[in-house]
Amino acid sequence: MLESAQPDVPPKAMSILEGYWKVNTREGLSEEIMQEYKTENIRNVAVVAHSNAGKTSLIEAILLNGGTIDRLGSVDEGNSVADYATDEIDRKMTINCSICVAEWKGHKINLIDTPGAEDLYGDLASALRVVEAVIIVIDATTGVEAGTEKIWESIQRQKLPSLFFVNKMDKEGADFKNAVSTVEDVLEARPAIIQLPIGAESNFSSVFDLIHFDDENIPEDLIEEAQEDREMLTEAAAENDEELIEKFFEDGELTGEEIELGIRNGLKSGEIIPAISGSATQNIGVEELMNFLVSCCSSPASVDLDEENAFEPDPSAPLSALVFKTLADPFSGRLTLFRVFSGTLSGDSQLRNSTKSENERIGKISFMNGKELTNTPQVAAGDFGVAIKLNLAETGDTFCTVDDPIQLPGIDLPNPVISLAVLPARDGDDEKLSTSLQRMSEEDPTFQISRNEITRQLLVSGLGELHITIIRNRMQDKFGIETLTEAPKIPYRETVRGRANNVRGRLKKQSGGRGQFGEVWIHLEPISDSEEMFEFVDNIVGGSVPRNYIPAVEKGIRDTMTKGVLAGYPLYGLRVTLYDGKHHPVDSSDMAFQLAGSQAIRDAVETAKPILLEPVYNISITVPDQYMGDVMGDLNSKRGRIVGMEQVGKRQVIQATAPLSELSRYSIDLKSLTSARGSFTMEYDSYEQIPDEIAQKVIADSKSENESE
Ligand SMILES: Nc1nc2c(ncn2[C@@H]2O[C@H](COP(=O)(O)OP(=O)(O)OP(=O)(O)O)[C@@H](O)[C@H]2O)c(=O)[nH]1
Ligand SMILES: [Mg+2]
Repeated sequence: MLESAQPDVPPKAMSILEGYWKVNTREGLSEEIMQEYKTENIRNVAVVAHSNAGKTSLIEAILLNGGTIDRLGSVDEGNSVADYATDEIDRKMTINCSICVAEWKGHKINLIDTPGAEDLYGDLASALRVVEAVIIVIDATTGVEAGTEKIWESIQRQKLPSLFFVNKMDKEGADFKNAVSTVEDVLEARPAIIQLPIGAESNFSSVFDLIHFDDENIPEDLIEEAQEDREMLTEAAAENDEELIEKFFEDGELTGEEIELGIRNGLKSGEIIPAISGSATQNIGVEELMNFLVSCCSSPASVDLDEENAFEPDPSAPLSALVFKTLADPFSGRLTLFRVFSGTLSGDSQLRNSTKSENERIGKISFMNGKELTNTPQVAAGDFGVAIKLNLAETGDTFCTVDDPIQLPGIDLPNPVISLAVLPARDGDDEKLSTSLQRMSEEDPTFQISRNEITRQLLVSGLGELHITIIRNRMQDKFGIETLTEAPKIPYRETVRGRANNVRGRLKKQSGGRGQFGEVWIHLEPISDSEEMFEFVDNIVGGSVPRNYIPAVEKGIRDTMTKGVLAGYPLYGLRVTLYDGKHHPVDSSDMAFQLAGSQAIRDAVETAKPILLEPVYNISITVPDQYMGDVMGDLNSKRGRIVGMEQVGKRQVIQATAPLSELSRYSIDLKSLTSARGSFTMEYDSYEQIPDEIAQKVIADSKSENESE
C-alpha cells in the first residue's frame, strides 16, 4: 500500500528483519481488522509478573484463541510468538518487551509481554507507561513472589487498573485460594474473585463465572463457596455506582450486566482488582479472561484526562505518540516502537520530536506482532506501531505534528544499581567495543556507559549482573565483539589537610654546554570545596619568575596533581600560591620551570598532611519490616551511616550513606539478605576521608600494582 499507487491493494505482511531476528512471517492477523479497529475497540494490556509465572505462555494462549496463530507455541520448545529473539529462545525467558495482537469479539487486544527478571525491569517500566490495564500473573503453586511485589508498587504508583490471573491451576500444588491470600498478605490488596476454578491440579477442568452466575450449573462442591464469593463480588460492584448501591439495598441482588458496570467503574478507580484462575498451557480460563478484557477494561478512548495527559484520545485530534522502546539491529537498522495517544501517525511524513525539539522524517511504519511486521499507512489513537530506521528518536520521546506541539510525560525508568569495568577480549577491538556499547545503550537506556577519568576504566552500568551478561552476549551475537569484565576500581582522590608554607622547587643542571635552571617558591593550602581540583594564585612581583614561564610552572603542578603523591590518585582541593623564584637568562626554559613546579608541589603535599578520599554514596533501601535487622547489621559492617528511616505500609525505607568501595556488590548482597524482596537506589554524594587502616591498604595496593606494571 505504501509502495504501490493503488490504495485498494491490501498491505503485505513483510519480513524486513532478516538477520539477527530470523523472521518467519506468520499467517494470521487479518489486515483489515488491524486497520479498522476504532480507538474504543482497542484494549492495551501489559502482562507482568515475577519470572516464570507464565506471562509469555498466557499471551500465546490468547493469540491462539483470537486466531492470530493456529497452533499453540511454547516457551519450552522455543516457538512462542512473544519470546522470538534467539537469546530469549536459548534462555527460555523474556528479555525484551514485545507487542502481540489478538482479535476478540470485534476488538483488537494489544498485549505487551514483559520480562519477569528484575534485572530487566527497564522494559517493564516502558510497558506500564503505554497501557490502560495490567494482567498480573500469579503462579498458583507459589502465590505472590518477590518480583511481583516490586511490580505491584509501580502499578500502584501509576494507579493502573489491574487484575490477577492465577495461572498454572493444572500444576501439582496449585491452590487458588492460597494464591489469593498471598495477594492479600503480601500486596495488601483485596482482590474481587470473579471466577472460581473447577477442580485443581490434574483435575482442573474449567472455571465458574461469578458475574453471570448460573445457579443450575454450579458443581456441587462449589455451591457454598460460589454463593459466598458471588455475594462479596455483588457488594464490591455495587459500591462503585450510586444507582447500583440503591438497587442492591432494595433487591439484595444485581444482574450480571449490573455487576459488570460496577466492576468497570471499580477497575478504573482502582477500587476493584479482579482475580481469575486458569492455566495458560492448558488454555483453560483464557477465553473468559479475554471476554473480561473486552467487557470490563477501559479502552484508550475513555481515559481520564488530567493536566499531565492533556491529549484528546481521538484519531482526528492533533498527534501525540510516545516512543517506548527501540531495538537495534545491525542488518535492518533501528526499530522504534511507539504508542499513539492522540491523532493519527502517518508513515512517510515529517513529524516533530518535541522532546528533542527537532523534526524527524518518518518512513515506513508497521503494526507489530511478535517479530512479524505488517505495513500500514497509519496508526490511529490508542494503537501501537513501529517505525523503521529512525535515528533521532529514543525511548521516552514524544512525536507530534510540526505545527501542533504536544509533550507527553516521559517514562520513569529504573536507575542502574551495578557497574562493571569492561574491556575487549581481543587487542585492537577498542573502537568496535565503544561503538557496539553505544548501540546497546541506545536500545536500552537502563544500560549506561561511562569512562572513569581517574581509574581510566570503561564502565558499564545496569540493573543487575544478568542484565550486563545478556547485553555482552548480544554484543557478541550482533556485532561479533567479545568482552571481558573486571570489578570497577574505586576512583579515590588525594588531598591535604594542612598547609605548607615557603616550599622551594628547583631544577639546576650544569653538564658541559647549556644548563637547565628554574626555581620557584610556593605556599600550599587546602580549599574546602573538594570538587574544585586546583586554584593557582600568581603572586609574582618584579619578575623573579618571568611572565612567560609562569604557565610552565602551573603545568608542572597540574601534571603532578593528576598523578598524585600518596597512591597515584589525583589531588583535589588545593590552592597553590606562587610568590617567588629565580631564573637564569640563558639556562631557564619552560621545561626547567615545569620540573621545578612539579618538585615544589610534591614536597609541599608531603609536608601538608596528605590524605586519601573515597567516594561516598547516598543509598535509599526499601525492605519489608522483617528484614530490617539484617539489613541494618549489614550496612554497619559496610561502614554505612543511617540518616533516616520511614515506615511505608509494611515496609521500611532506610536512608543511609556508605562508601562506594563497600557497595559495589550491594545489589547481590541485598538480594540474598531479603530473598530478593528488598530494593535500593544509590546516588553519588561526596568525597570523604578514608579511615587510616583502610588508607594504608589502598596505598600498599597501589604500590604493588605499580611494581607489577
Ligand atoms: N503446568 C503449567 N505450566 C505452565 C503454565 N504456564 C506456563 N507454564 C510453564 O512455566 C514456565 C514459564 O512459562 P513462561 O510463559 O515462559 O513464563 P514467563 O512468566 O513468561 O517467564 P519470564 O518471561 O522468564 O518471566 C514454562 O516452562 C511454561 O511451560 C500453566 O498454566 N501450567
Ligand atoms: Mg516471558
